[in-house]
Amino acid sequence: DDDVVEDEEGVVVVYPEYGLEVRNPLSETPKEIYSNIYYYQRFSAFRMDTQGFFAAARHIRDRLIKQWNETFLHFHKLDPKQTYYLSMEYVQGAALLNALGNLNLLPRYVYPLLRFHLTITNFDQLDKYGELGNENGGLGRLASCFLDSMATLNLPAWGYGLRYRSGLFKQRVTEQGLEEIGEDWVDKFSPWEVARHDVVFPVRFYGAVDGSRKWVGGEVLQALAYDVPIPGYKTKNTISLRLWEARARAQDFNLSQFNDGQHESAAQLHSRARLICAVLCPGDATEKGKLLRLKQQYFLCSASLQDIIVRFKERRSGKGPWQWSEFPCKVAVQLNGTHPSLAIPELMRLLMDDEGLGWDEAWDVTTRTFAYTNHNVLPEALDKWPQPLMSNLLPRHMEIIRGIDDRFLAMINATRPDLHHKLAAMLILDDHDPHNPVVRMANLCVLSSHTVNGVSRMQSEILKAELFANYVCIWPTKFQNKTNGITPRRWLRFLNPGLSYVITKWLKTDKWITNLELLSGLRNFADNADLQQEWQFARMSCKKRLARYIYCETGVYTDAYCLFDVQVKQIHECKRQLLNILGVIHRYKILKEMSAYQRKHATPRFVMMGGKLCPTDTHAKQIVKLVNDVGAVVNNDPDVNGHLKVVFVPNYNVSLARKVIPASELSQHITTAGMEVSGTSNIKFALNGCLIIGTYDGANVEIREEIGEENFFVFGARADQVPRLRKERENGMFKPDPRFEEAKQLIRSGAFGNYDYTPLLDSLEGNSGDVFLLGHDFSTYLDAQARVDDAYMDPKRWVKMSILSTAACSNFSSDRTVAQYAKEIWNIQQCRLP
Ligand code: F58
Repeated sequence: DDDVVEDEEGVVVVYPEYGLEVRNPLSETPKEIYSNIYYYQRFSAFRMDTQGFFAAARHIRDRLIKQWNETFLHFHKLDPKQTYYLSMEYVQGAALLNALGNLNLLPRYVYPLLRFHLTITNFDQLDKYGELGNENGGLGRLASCFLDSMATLNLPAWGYGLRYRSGLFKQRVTEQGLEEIGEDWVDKFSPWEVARHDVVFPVRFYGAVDGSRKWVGGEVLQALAYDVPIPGYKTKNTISLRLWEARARAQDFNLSQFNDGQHESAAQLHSRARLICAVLCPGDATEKGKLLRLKQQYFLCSASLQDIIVRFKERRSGKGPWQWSEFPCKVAVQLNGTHPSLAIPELMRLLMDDEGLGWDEAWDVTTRTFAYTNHNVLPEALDKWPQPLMSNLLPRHMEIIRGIDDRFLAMINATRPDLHHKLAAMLILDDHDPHNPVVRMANLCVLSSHTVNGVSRMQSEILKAELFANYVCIWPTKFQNKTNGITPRRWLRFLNPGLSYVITKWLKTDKWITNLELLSGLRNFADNADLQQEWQFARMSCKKRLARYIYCETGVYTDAYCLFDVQVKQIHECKRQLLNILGVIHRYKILKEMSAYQRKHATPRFVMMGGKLCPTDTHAKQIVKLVNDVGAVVNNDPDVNGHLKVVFVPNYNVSLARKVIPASELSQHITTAGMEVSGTSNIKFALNGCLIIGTYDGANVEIREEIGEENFFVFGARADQVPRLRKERENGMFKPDPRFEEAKQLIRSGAFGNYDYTPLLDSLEGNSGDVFLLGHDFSTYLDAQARVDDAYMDPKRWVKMSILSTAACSNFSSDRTVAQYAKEIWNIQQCRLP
């Protein structure tokens, strides 16, 4: 059974001891019958795949629920300290494959489904539930990797989030550029969630604080829990992701108004409640948008904290007298970024106003409970709420935040007068602009958490040296680093079964799936011709599959022997997709200038880009349009046919990642140094044997150290040079590379259509332009690309580098990261179901 791995198109791949062999059980079915069934599934109303998916999912769900109840009861009985991970986003991705894989049941489902001509990987389109993240930042997917590791490591830990009805959106490439279409995923029945009508908490907004400091009045909504089971790998432990949905209470429906014909106003509160979980990341450019986001954040925090307190009390009951000071010995709360930071004043409020604790006691409990992870070093990107908005929506919390600030100020005045001049920047409330006083949520997190961590070594150093430098001298031990990791289950074992099989075969164990450090053993065989051949074989089949997919989606045909050069991530100025496409334009120009003979010896490339973007980001939209326009010219130019292809693939998400990552050979992580705190997709690509072209930024730095500088195509300015380079530019001292100017000129000349790219190109001009330093980094970028071309021309060298890339990822498992959090921040121990 263990030799069965499933490939995308219903092909079962069997790898016998002596090498690789591909068998296709479906080939026994006469071709016409197979194509009839295929036709039937695709175009008929009789949706075999839907029925197959729900049958399989419900079946596995029953098993999950059993394990999940057992895990819950086990935790309840042993009452270990438990971690609660608060995140506004999760990007769970397809759950069926993950559940079957984690429970080691894949073969038992693969064959029966094949009898109905169904494959689990083809269920991706149906298994949509739980892409609750925006796929813009990696913060949401990181949270999902952490849940997988928490379950796998048998840690007593849970996740809390919101049950959004819509994710970001679907994309459609149009003549004009890119169009977004809404996507609704929870309105359809999902097999992965259980509505918990027995778990409901009130959440208040607005109102006022009365004479006895109680929060009264306003409107009260209800938070209803939906539980999603999260299975661990080869363990019975199944933990929970609890998602909250906002509802109005039945009594808030005004029946008499309704019967008077005032239908909308009768159900006003119900409509407002519906808005809270309507979409993830609602636009916050308007006051209304800001208000909605603040409501979302508070809703998550309030419901989760109330739930945590109930559980804490339940587990204490019947065990004799207890103290609130024990709370942090039983509860750790991790804040995933600043979004859930209102949990801090909420816990203070619940402890003081509902449980009757004094300030000092409540503050002691709170500061021993929370830890905060920072995912962004740019001060302008950190959450700041207008004070009037916060005072209006959450008056009691505003009082508590002021109380925290006042006490911090008094403490500094009493103990650290030397820091007095820095105080204004350290306080939570920022009043320096009388027209826009704000609440700085990152400062709230730092003041109130026992630990603050960055997610890569470089970022954690920047946090200590810059963003939070003022606090370091007060709390030198508060700041830690926890380099990000990814789950090897989803991102290698289930994503790339072919390569996984080769790895297991050569390491003679599959223990690397839970102990990624073993991957470093591949270094011993990196020169072995047999391994190299199997490695290439496994990767080539993924390339062919992606080429087929690209052809079906975009109509662009690419040869699988080209170098697959990929940049898939959020489309944003700071990720520098524009640098990539300018590089492509340069390549196109050079290819055009070459003789046919010279071209034959150039490295053929297939350049692919994809990613979501903020619908209001016009700069990003122009970049996508440019990629499509360049593609339209290049892909139809017979001179470069077979040498260069360029495509933008819409709707990049976790399931598309499954096709893209195993097939990529070069992945671009080319942010201006200091902009990407870590990046996790760089790790995903490297783990699958893809090489990286990248800057000295985030996790790139650590990957490069592991893989060796000769196997990592690094270029560009270093983070500490960036401010000086920007200054030089402002002073007119920047001399652009002529190749950079040529590439821009080609666009301006209309070589790629008549669309007016002036705003995009002008952003790179002038003394105050090009803040992301594309001009500066362009020449070293081209040098690095030339090194890539050379390396690819030597297939043996390339495949060795690819093997070393996988081997170098031994330290980047989220199991390692989560184990470090457990030991060094949460202080929790394993609690395995017998
Ligand atoms: C991402 N941040 C980082 N959201 O950009 C990425 O480098 C890192 O790998 C990942 O977190 C996981 O640590 C992210 O997803 C943000 O940075 C938010 C942007 C809006 C303000 C609050 C932070």
